Amino acid sequence: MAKDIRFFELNTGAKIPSVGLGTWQSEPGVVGQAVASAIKVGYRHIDCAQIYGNEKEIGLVLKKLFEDGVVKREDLFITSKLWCTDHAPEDVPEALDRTLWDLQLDYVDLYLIHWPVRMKKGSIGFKPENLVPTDIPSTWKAMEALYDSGKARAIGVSNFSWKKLGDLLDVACVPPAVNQVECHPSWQQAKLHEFCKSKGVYLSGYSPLGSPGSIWLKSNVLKHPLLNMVADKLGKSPAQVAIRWGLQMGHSVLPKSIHEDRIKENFDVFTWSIPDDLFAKFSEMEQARLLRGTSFFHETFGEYRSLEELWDGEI
Ligand code: NDP
Ligand code: 1BO
Repeated sequence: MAKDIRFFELNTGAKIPSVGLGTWQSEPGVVGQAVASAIKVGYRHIDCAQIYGNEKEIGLVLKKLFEDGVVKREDLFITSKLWCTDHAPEDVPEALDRTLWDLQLDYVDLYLIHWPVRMKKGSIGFKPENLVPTDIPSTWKAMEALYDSGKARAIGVSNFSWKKLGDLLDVACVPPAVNQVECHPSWQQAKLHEFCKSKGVYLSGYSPLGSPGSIWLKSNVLKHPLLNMVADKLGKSPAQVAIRWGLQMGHSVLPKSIHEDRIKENFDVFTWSIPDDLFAKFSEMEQARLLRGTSFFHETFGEYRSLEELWDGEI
């Protein structure tokens, strides 16, 4: 009998829906339709970010869905993220206000520091000279104020190594509820998983399909022979197996699609499971980080001099 894993619990007591729709690289003009399709199929979690440049269109669609009685605000879980240019404590509340304005919401369910990386206020793009040293404790204090105000019902981080998460936990009054990181069968994050679990921080997995649309990442996760063997055996698609693997590992997943058939397929993961013997084989898969963040370190500018420093060796 498949375990029906629809929600996981955060350290705030809130429930995070286990499958959320990703919206990175869903362009304005198509993202609205994708969000509407997903919510109609049953998704209750939408993963947004100001830097994705599509929150306005998502806001318009959410408003319409609320007005039409398709879903109630309180039944949705909306995540958004603070971009690197808004880390200064005085910029943090303004950034969330912009997101709330665009999404046409009074609060988000989860607000994340998108990267442990700071860029000059107002700077555009990923030029090395935009990078400046971080001050995560002061940014986090401003995030805590958003939590206290109720505009962010949970706060967390993204792309934090276990070392950076540990450093934050040492100074936080409100511990982060979530660390959203790359996680899929080819980058399983075993050590980070263990650390997050021991500290009560929930790990949420991005790029659960290995981001096959980001061709510069050279992803072949969905083509992996093990995933395809398991998919054939179970009569499922490789994408469904990757998503179900994430759920059985105990983390929420955020598959992105702009196509209704795939949006449906990616949500059809609750009534079946990967049997233990096949599930065990995933631990043998070769591991490689896809989203390395090469624009986020530089030998002269910013906080981190190398890939090693950005990820504290988890590469
Ligand atoms: P995913 O692993 O979700 O893969 C998305 C790609 O897979 C798209 O090209 C999509 O194409 C394709 N796809 C979707 N469903 C299927 C399917 N059933 N079969 C085959 N191909 C499929 O990658 P993302 O990198 O987008 O990650 C998901 C989400 O995680 C992001 O959208 C974002 O919300 C979040 N994220 C967060 C990051 C962070 O720094 N915090 C970093 C990266 C991602 P199509 O749309 O054409 O269907
Ligand atoms: C720079 C990549 C952001 C995706 O969340």
